[in-house]
Amino acid sequence: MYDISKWRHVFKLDPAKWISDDDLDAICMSQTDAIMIGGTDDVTEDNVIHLMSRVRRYPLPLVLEISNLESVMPGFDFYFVPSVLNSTDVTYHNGLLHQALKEYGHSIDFEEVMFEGYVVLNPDSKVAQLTKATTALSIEDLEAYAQMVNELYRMPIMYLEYSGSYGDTEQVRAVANQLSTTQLFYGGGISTLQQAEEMAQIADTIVVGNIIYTDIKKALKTVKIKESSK
Ligand code: 1GP
Repeated sequence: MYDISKWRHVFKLDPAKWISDDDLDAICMSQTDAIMIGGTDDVTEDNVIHLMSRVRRYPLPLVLEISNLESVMPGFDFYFVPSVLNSTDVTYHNGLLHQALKEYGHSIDFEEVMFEGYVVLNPDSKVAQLTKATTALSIEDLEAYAQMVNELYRMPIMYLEYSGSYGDTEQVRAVANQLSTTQLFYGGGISTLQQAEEMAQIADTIVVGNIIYTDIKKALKTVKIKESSK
């Protein structure tokens, strides 16, 4: 079984976006620690199964980050279940999860399922709009979410999601300082090695997404954080 706590760098692939075989090969052979498949719009059974089968050729941990019930399928090493803590719609706290457990609870291997305490911070991102997230959060707000996740809900992962924009290091550091057992994932706007290193100094794990599709060479360079230690 793979040890998620050792992951420093993850590439997130969006099943709704096209990627060439060469680029996918470079991503999967890059020494990243894991591949996550996930997105907000147009995540379907067809495009998830297609991407999964292409990535499965590589000996890498593969995660499905669940965004809807239709696209959940066997074959992944892990299933990450986001609970968007700053969403104003209960669907994204536990509504989808409740529905999933009603339908599939009897056949789930809970060893493979990781609950993520998500906080969405870029108001312009699709995920913020979909989940109706309250993104104008103070440092105190963020610290309270971190305490909630680490001390009370005791979730294995907290995910600070700045999707599409580079985050605020002061906010990320404030959250990191509250977490003792929960693993902090940072994702959003990483497009250079310098940004990757900066966030990797603060968070346990960084997630690199969109730059894969806009500048593959820059995306591949972000893996080099693995040469420096946290
Ligand atoms: C998105 O957190 C990931 O869910 C990564 O963000 O696409 O901005 O790199 P970017």
